[in-house]
Amino acid sequence: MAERTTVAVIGAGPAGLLIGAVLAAHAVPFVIVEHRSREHVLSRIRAGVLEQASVDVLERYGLAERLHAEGLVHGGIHLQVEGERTHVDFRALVGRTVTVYGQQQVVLDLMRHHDALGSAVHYSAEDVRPEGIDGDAPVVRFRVDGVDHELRADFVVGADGYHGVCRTLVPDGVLAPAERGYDAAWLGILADVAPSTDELIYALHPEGFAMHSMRSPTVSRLYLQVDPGEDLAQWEDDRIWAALQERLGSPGWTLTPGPITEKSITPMRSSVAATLVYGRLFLAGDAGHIVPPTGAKGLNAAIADVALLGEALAAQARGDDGPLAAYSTTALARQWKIQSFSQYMTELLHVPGPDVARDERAFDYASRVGRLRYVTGSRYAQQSLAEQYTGLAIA
Ligand code: FAS
Ligand code: PHB
Repeated sequence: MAERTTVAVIGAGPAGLLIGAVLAAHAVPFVIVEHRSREHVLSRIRAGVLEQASVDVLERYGLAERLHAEGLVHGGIHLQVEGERTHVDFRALVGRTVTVYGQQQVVLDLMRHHDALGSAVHYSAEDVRPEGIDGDAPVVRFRVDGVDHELRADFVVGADGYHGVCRTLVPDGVLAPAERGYDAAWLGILADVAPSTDELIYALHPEGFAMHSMRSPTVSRLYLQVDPGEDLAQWEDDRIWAALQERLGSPGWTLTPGPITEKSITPMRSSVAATLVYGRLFLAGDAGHIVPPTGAKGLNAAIADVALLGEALAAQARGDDGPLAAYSTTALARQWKIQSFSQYMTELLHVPGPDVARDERAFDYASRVGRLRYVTGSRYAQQSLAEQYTGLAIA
């Protein structure tokens, strides 16, 4: 089946679905092609915190009604070092907040938005192959329900994540990602129990990092630092709760456990492509860059890319090529600030990993305790953290 559109979007995660909403707002024709089912996309448990800038983007495109009704507005976070808890008051420091609203809810709102618009979103597409992106007439080939599709477009947006097909279309010497690993991973759980805290707790403890987040007044989201390659089967529920209680413990405070409904281990990695554009292909979100989750930036960076790229494609449709020509440079400049903050938060709050020599581990841990105690004791350091955590301006 031959089709024609202006923008072919590969991937129906938050980046792909949101750029569709931006293009729809400007009446720019688009088609979204996703290789997993709608149900699978919606089932993925990912990010939980939206920056003020992300809330503003969703509001701008009419996507924030349920977010405002159900999202939890947080005026700060708690930083904890060896049991000593300090509240970092975002409102007092920078006059901004964040909103706890799970990525799954953002995706659900976006899917419902496209349902209402009657958008062309193909789920469960097989053998998705963008071709001719280095020419001026790209085509995306795919198969749905046994029917072969040939989608011709002016532009292709690669919103298919870090393991998607679009990154592979950019020659290695051009994509040239700057990358690094981290000597830690996160064991994350969802639990059907009311959070034991009002706002997120990020804790450094000799046994490792732990974080108490949430999804709603009745669902808690918590994380533990584990070694890379840790076997999830070694972590039965009681062991998880005991480790969380030990690492998050603070005088006069206890963690209330509950039924764990989901558990997974997420490795940590940073990667930034040297460019987000190659011919008629534009990368957005995880397709262009990934960060460790410590700074709560992955989803927010995807939203920021899309806010820039969607408006740039709309400007191009009106005859103004300027914003599209500037997209990669503008998005990457902001992304490196995000990378730096995510690396800072990761090194601030995690104990040294298993590969660090024993004598260096003791020094590195004590140094991290010293740095965290400086932050919890300095309004200036907290103001810088608050400015970055609540989100830098998008452009
Ligand atoms: P996504 O990966 O979300 O979406 C890409 C979409 O493209 C997917 O639906 C995929 O099925 C589809 N796709 C892939 N290949 C394709 C192909 N060949 N053809 C068609 N479609 C294709 N961020 C945080 O801020 N906080 C967190 O706590 C956090 N936790 C995370 C936990 C995990 C396990 C992972 C993997 C990521 C986590 N992130 C977190 C980061 C995450 O939220 C991403 O930043 C966010 O999903 C980025 O959105 P997209 O760029 O849309 O990519
Ligand atoms: C989450 O709620 O999933 C979450 C919150 C903050 C982070 C990472 C994950 O830094």
